[in-house]
Amino acid sequence: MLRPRETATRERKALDGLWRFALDAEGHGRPAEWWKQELPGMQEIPVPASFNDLFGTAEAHDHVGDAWYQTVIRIPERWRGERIVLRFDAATHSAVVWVGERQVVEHEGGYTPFEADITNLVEPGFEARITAVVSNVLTWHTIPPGYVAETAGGGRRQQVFHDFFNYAGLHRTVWLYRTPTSFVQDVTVTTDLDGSTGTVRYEVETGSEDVEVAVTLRDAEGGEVAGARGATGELEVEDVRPWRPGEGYLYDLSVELRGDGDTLVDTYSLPVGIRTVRVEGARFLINDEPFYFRGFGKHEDAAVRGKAHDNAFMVHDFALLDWLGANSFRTSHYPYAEEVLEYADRRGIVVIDEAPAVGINSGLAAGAFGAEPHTTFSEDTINAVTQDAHRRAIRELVARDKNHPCVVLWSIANEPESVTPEARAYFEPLAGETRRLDPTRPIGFANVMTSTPDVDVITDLFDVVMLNRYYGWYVSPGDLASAEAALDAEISSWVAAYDKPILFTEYGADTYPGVHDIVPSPWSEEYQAEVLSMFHRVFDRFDAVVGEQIWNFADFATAPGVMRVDGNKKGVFTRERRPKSAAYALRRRWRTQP
Ligand code: GCB
Repeated sequence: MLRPRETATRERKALDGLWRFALDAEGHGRPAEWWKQELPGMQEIPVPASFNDLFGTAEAHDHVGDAWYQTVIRIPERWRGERIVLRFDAATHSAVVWVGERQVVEHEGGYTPFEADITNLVEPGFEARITAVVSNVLTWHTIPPGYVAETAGGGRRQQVFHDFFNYAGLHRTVWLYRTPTSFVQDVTVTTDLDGSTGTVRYEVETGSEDVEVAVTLRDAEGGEVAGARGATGELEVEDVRPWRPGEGYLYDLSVELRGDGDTLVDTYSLPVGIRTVRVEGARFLINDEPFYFRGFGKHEDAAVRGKAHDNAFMVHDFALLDWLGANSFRTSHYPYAEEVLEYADRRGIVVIDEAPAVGINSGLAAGAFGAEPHTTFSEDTINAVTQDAHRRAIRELVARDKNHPCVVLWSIANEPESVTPEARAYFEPLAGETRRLDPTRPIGFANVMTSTPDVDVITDLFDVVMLNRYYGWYVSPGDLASAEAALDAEISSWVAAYDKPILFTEYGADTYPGVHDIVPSPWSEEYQAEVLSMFHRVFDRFDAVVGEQIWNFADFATAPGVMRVDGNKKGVFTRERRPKSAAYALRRRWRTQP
């Protein structure tokens, strides 16, 4: 799915700003058809933002159910005769949208875009009212899953199986854009390298017979390096400058639709990084060179705005990654805003792109996050309907992010139950589907600490062993000697079981900033640094370990619970992005690695 861009034939308008807003926990709006009038109340809300922390009320913070958004737009007169599209980059977790009195689109899944062609519903030069109802409810059939519990106090509470706050709302930009009526619908590129020659294979979807496709590849200075005609084809690039970690070199693929007499009908331009990714035995290769991941699992999370995309935080976070010598991150536990992937493309930062399938593990959550105990896979819990939603989430992830050179690995779930025959039946088709959708990238899932190789039944379906491990924290807290022995033994057992790269996608320790200790004990800054350095000592003993991504880049908000002090404090930075002591230790390690 193409991101809206300005080109010679296209225009876009961000509809960000203050919208009318109404919380509707009782669910009055849908039967009363609120889209037909101005929303009740006088509340306004910034878009993008999560609604939870804006108003300083428990009502908004703990809201379960519908939230209504409304704005009035004006369609430029000059868009007459063009195709007009309304696009939401994200609505968490599901939405229905109306233009005037007509429903135009419905979408489930909180982290991928959706759009509607509204050409026939709006009049250029005039205003149109847009209304969206966004629900934050998670069920056994959504990705991520959850359920709504009635509380003893008479309220409703959203129970989730994951460890971050259930922020909701319009988290990313809403666009109004126009294209010609014959237009570039989709572009897919894959790339290859052979010595100093690069290959860019492309496929353009147009949905129109009367146009011819012409593509031109230009280097970063604008010089033409290759071109071709036809909806699919292959471009050769001599003396190629590959995209590589640390050097986000991008070509520009300009796709043009040509009509009668070679007139320009539509043009779209796509940044292209030429690189290869491959797993060979226990090595992870980018451009046929072994790559070692240094970085973090992150979150889209900040004070006040919650999960809304924020360019200031993005630029700052990448600057901090650079300061540390990190080269990668995982979009734990959902697809991040497209701006982030585009920026990673340009900065040469490597990304593990994760589907929002976190918490396919109700047993784990029962222990950690206070949910009732449930069997993960059953008719009444995670079932074939959930699996369908999961499949759609993977499809939308790949459709959105397939062209980003920064994305080198799809993670299709975080810490699922992976030890029963039901888990295998659930994941086998999903792994197959991910490979079918994108045969060019390796796939993985983040394995939970109880799924050791003797009990796990799904790792053979994947290319990389991704481990989330908490030795020294949930296991042997305060006893790093035992933690070290157990970690070493576990890695040895994975090495014995599989000839696959092992990537640590989580390890760390909660750390309250400002707590110091001569004898490092849990929660102190010294202890966090010691836990990380223990892990690193062990990693360095194994060739099969191809990376270290610490949990977490920064402290983040969670649901309340006795395991959490004002959220999860495993950040190497605080939520405000101030460094804890571990940041300096990491910088010493990572800045001296090749
Ligand atoms: C995990 C989860 C992550 C949690 C983390 C923790 O294994 O993948 O979402 O936040 O542990 O801190 O407990």
